[in-house]
Amino acid sequence: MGFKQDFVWGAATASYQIEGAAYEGGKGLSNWDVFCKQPGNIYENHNGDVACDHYHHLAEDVALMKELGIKAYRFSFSWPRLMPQGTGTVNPDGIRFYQTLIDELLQNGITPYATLFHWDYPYALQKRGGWLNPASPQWFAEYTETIIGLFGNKIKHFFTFNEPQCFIGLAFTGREMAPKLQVTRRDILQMAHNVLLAHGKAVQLLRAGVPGCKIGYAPTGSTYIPASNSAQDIEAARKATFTVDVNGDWPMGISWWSDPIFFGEYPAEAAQAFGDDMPAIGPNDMKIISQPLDFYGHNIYNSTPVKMGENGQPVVQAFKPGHPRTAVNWPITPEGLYWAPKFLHQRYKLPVIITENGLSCHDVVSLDGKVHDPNRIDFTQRYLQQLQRAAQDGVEVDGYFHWSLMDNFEWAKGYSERFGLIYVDFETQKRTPKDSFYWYASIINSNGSLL
Ligand code: GBH
Repeated sequence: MGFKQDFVWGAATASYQIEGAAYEGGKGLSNWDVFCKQPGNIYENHNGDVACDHYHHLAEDVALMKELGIKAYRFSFSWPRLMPQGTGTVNPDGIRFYQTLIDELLQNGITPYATLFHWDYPYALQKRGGWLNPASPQWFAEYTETIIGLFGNKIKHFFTFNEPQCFIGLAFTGREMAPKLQVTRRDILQMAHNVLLAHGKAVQLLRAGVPGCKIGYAPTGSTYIPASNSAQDIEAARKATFTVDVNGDWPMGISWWSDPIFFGEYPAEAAQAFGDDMPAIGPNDMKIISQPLDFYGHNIYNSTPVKMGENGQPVVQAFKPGHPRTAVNWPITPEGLYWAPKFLHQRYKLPVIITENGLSCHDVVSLDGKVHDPNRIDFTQRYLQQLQRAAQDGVEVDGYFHWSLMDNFEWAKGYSERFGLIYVDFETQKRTPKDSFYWYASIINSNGSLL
């Protein structure tokens, strides 16, 4: 018994990371366009102006997806490409671009899984205060309605947000993400509340506007694995996964975001500890935020081992010297793809979709013209085996999206990290499927039985 028959094998990308055409086709400015132009923000001052030039290589890229054999493609809409000012006017060239993409996907038998927002925020709205503006949930609602009106007849699977942990949690604690501002805890809590409201409103609109559609969101958040198989260590890992670290990196955690969405309330102890910094919560807010979803999405790359301490609190365990790491130095922890889905499924009681998982390798085109990436194959095999083990243990796992379909603009790390199954030469835009591409194709084709 492995993955279910209709398991969704996919690959993922995001608009700013692949599209390019940043100043073409009527697109408005995004916060990332602006952020990349400020020296020092991005590795060697790279930017997403051209990226993979997917805007002009769309048919070729979908043909590669078809060759890969993915059943589903997770991509994101660029809000400023569709609505250059964030609200109001809709850009005809943007509409055409996504219409063509969606049609190509459907013609090739690939189901579109659309993320409404993967970080490229309209700069026009950022200037108006962005997520701190009380109107920001309504702006997002208008954007969602626009998407429903344009594409709701063809897309049936949606994610609202990608990783609020990053576009709020990292971005507003002064770390690596646009607009990289350091604001007060009070402001972060207010922005988080507005993002959650925006999410809830979008879900309400999608339910009404796209009958029968399936909706989730794609958070990340630190996940933990037990250092041994003892019941105590397993409990420690679960506890660490869902504890709100009020004096630490709580915006990077899971529960502050997911508990309101799935339980309709903020984690009580933490809310109390935040005291006067808590935002005002309107009478209907929690109801709006906690609209039922169809699956629990999670982007997972690595996890942290913990043991249960004497005092009943989880204690983080250091990795042994020489513990395997990816090119970007993240530890390789395949068991995370067993424990995280298990814990998430137990807590939130929904089928789990791995909305992102993958790694960067410092790939090269070899003399034989191929890209040999045994590390990516090994990593993915190990992680998928663990996901399969979770499925065998009764965790409802609906799908897996590899990050990423192709090498792309890796945010603050520019083009220095390659996460793709397809190698992209950023000078010539030549695409070369890596060895892992053919390996993943065989795994998909066997529905995981070759793992
Ligand atoms: C995702 O975010 C994004 O959705 C995607 O756009 C991006 O390209 C992709 O991942 C690859 O980066 O401190 O060493 O333990 C990733 C979120 C949060 C994952 C921080 C790694 C910590 C690594 N990341 N996390 S470490």
